[in-house]
Amino acid sequence: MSDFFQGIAPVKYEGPDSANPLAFRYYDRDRLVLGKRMEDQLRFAVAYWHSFAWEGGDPFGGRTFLRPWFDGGMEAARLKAEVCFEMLDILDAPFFTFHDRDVAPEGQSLAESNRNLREITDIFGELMEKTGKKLLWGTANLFSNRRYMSGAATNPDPEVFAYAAGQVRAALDATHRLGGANYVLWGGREGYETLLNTDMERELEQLGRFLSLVVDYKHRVGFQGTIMIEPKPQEPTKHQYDYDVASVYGFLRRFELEKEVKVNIEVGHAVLAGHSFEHEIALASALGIFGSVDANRNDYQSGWDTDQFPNNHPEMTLGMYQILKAGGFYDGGFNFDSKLRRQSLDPEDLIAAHVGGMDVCARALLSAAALIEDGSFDRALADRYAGWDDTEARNMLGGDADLGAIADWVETEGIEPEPRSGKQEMLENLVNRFV
Ligand code: XUL
Ligand code: CO
Repeated sequence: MSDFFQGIAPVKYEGPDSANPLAFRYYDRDRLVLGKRMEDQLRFAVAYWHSFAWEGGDPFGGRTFLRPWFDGGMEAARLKAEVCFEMLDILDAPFFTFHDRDVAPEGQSLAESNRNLREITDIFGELMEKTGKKLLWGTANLFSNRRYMSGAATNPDPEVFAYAAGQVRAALDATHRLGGANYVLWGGREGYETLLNTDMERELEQLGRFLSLVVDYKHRVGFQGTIMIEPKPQEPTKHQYDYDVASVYGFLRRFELEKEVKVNIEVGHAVLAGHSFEHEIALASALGIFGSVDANRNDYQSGWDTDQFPNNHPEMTLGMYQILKAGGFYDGGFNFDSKLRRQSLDPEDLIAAHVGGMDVCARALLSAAALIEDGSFDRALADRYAGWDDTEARNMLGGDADLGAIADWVETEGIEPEPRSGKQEMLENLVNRFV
């Protein structure tokens, strides 16, 4: 094992009164919440790219982090893998996630890149066997290399489409080989900057075809995990095709993939789309496509994707409530798609960031579970829609009533609807009793 986190002991649960900055105050993995162990409710994953591949750059300056695995080839990649597992062990986090290019360097050709990926996959296999850690999902980076500047599946050049297919096949093979619970596609460059050079109709067809090919391949090789799309409205392109959950659903329906593909909802992406995190979860759940979560938080003033570690417990509680109402995670989990600020140089910062994020999610889980157990929300909702239990009302939705019959009912009965309070403030106050 590597010793990057020199001297940092495995993080333990010490309870809400602990002042130890590297202890869990809420995350108590074996504690039962709504009948399930916390670890199984939350299914935490560490994201390889932010924690081990990102160098701390911003548009005005490059690398701030000095990591011993930067600048090396395969040897460095092997060290990086060991450091990742060292961190999983310290955090007691059960899962990790990766892009192909996070874990192994890009070679001179796709064949060489894929060989590199396979070598690291073997190392992951051994480390997973030894430690019991698991893969929440794998993915392919189809956005960093300049070949993808005009898109991957949506590129005007068919050779780029083919190259992307080659990368996805290898990344899906690696995910399958490691028993990954899911495979994610984030359409990083699937969008456009200007219609002056873009045939949108054609690009959408290409994207649908690409996704169908991925789903076919999954079935052919017998991958049991869930394929997920991660919506994001803009950044890097101005108009991303996977804008939000609603647009992804329409896209899936169009290509008859709504039973095959789910969504990985990222908190910061929801915010960029002008939605709340909980809205995106509730909608995905209502449409039957809720899959997993990328946990982070955005800075509300900045207007771009800041990928900060979650630290807002009341906000996370509302998201967690919707996750629990959706039945919790099946294949999905909480992936920390979150990065340090570029001044947070120390290995300890990486641990503290995850400890804080895990604790906020755990605390939100406890609050959301308490809200559910209290039952007031369910009762308020049931009461608000109770009118629909009446025979005439039910008939309007599913019976043989047509528009004319409904209209006649209003006139013959002299129906005059009586507006009722939506009780928003009362309900908001109720939430605050539990956070
Ligand atoms: C980008 C983003 C990605 C995906 C995986 O905003 O969230 O890291 O999660 O490609
Ligand atoms: Co993400």
